[in-house]
Amino acid sequence: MASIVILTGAGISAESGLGTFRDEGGLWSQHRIEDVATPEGFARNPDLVHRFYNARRVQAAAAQPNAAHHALVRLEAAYKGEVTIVTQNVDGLHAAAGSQRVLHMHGTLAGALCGNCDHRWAAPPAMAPGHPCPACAAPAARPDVVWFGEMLYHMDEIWDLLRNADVFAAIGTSGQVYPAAAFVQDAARAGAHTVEINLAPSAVVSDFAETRFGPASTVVPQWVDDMLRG
Ligand code: BV8
Repeated sequence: MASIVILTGAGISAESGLGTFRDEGGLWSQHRIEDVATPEGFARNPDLVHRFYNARRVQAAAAQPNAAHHALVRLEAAYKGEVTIVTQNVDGLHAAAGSQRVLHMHGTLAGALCGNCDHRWAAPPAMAPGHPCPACAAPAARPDVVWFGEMLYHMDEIWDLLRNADVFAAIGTSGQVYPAAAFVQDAARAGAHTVEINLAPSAVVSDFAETRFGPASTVVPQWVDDMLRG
């Protein structure tokens, strides 16, 4: 059975009003990565990190999926083979649009994690330093997202998907964060056709066999139409 693996990044959610990281005025221009997306940064200033994620959690909860998210739902429903989304995004918009097979390799804003006992639960809209874990009561609650230097989620399943993919598409990612940026090489080595769909060429554009440039809400529906036309 044919299979499509789709890696998405912040660019697919840009037209839903959610900021990207590395574009002009993006999230990383407002905060240093080291201060808000590393365990060391959280240990140093948990209040800053909770406020950074609280703001994004509220913003993501109010955002709506756009035509690109909806097109991927259509592809999953109508494609003759298996379609899996591997997303770097933590905004939850793929699930909100109705995608069923979504792997959140960097975690989700909707999740909370206990730094003491690894218990996971649905995050409240806002968390603050010392927020107690509902399981062990330790004041160690944090956002259930993967920070730099931390292990990714679902990697065994992802490597397996890449080894068996017939098509690998990367949508809205700058190709600067690993291991996600190297997925195209793994898929190509396994014989997959690779396509980059982005507003501008990513750092790994030369690894792709095909490129389609433009805003995701325009280009992704067109790509899905082509994939379904077979
Ligand atoms: C790990 C947290 C190991 C959640 C994030 C040197 C070389 C290689 C690797 C490394 C290195 N030094 C360190 C590393 C490893 C490091 C890394 O890759 N660093 C980089 C910076 C060099 N990686 C890690 O640490 C990873 N962990 O390796 O662990 C390990 C092994 C064993 C045991 C323990 C540990 C962890 C990486 C995850 C970090 N967490 N986020 C959150 O806050 O969101 S990463 C962060 O960047 C986000 O998750 C985001 O998703 C991700 C990638 O960014 P993009 O999604 O690509 O967004 P960006 O803004 O960059 O680009 C947007 C794109 O969209 C642009 O191309 C733009 O053109 C396009 N666009 C804009 N508008 C539109 C559009 N496209 C279409 N339509 C539009 N309208």
